[in-house]
Amino acid sequence: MTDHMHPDDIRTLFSRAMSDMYRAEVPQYGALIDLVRAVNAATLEADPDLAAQLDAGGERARLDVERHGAIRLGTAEELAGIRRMFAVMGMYPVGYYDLSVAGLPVHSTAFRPITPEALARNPFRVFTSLIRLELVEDRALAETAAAILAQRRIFTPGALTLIDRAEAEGGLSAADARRFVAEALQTFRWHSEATVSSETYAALHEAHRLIADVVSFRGPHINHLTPRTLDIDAVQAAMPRRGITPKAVVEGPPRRRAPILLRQTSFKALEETVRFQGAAAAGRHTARFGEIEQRGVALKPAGRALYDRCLAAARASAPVGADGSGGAAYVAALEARFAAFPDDAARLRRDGLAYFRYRPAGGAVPPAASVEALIEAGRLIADPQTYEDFLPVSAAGIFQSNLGSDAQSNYSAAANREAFETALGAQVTDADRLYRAAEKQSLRRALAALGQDHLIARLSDAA
Ligand code: OOG
Ligand code: NI
Repeated sequence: MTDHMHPDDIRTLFSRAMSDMYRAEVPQYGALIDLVRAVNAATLEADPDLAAQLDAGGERARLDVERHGAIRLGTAEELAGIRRMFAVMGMYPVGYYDLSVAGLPVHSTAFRPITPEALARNPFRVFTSLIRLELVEDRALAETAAAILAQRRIFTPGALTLIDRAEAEGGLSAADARRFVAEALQTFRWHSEATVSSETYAALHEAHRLIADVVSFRGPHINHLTPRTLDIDAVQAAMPRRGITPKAVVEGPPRRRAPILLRQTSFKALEETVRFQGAAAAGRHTARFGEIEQRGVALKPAGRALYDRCLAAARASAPVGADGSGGAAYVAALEARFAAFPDDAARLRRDGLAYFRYRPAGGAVPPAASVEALIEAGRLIADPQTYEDFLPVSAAGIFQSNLGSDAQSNYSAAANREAFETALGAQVTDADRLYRAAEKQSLRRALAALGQDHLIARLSDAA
């Protein structure tokens, strides 16, 4: 027995603290949370089947606290330190995202809980990017940036002590956990005082706005905190009435009866007043923005390949301009291309396109001929597994929009997962492995509860 606070509970304390801090820093965030709550309540009331499905998957309870945030880091040491910090809260790096395809000098992972139980308790995730100075053409400027970054310390001494303690002792006491959350929060705070002169800022900004955002400040300010909505189109439509202007098009798949993967939309960054070193007058910087998302079922590799093909075809046939022009044609093209994608849960499952989670309806029954027979008889229920990750093309669109353009850009890829993992000091977990394991484990358990050991024996290890 230990008297450690559970990492899931530390994560809940931390995500609540982040949300409170962001609400105080960015007033529009509070307005968005209220809007999403209202839309979610109306959606659940109008759709009892969806409500039942979310209840069954343990997702209804988590919905009100569900958020993802994003940060951008400057160095390998920072990334390794963030990995250790998030591990204290039960968040681990999942997936590698190459954003160079969109001309962005970053690559990323998502820190998130990885077991179904931990996800059900609080799925807080942080999309975490590392700047890639090797992609900056101006080598002298890249060196200046590296030298500036080498000077900063993004973790408080108190946070570092408590991370060491959590690693050495396998956890933190409740009192230490509360102190840890308060110390960790400091890393993500907004600093209106820049660490560079306005000349240096201008040069960094010229190289890339992202570089200026990462290099010019004391730490990796949280740049958005995204609530999950059950109806993104309803929220997008209601945003202007609350004084919020969303980007031109929703990223990801089109609206579907059986939602897949992830749909996201964001609204423009705030313009903040900053004080540059040695400057008498106040300067300006845009870093932070708002975003909402709707999550659908996670896709198996075959489903994901089909998604990627449909999306690429739509993007190629109907490009969106920097000012958002062509948005309506793009949505029409997207819907046309995705007509090829099955749009009901039963077919997504039978065609092997999406991941599900199984549960028994009632107790043991006589031996059945197959898993399908049990499903048809209503004894075994398959619920869609929510996609818990991100999409590189969508993420690039969110970055671009926040950097001031709705244009869709396609550059040549320069992925370097190995360099990212070296910086991280660990390998990123493959998301597919997690969904596959959750599906398999739930099916075994459900079949055992139904007394179908002969069917368990038939499940292949690869399934
Ligand atoms: C991250 C942008 C990507 C998402 O949800 O895909 C993103 C950033 O701007 O730092 O937020
Ligand atoms: Ni985001």
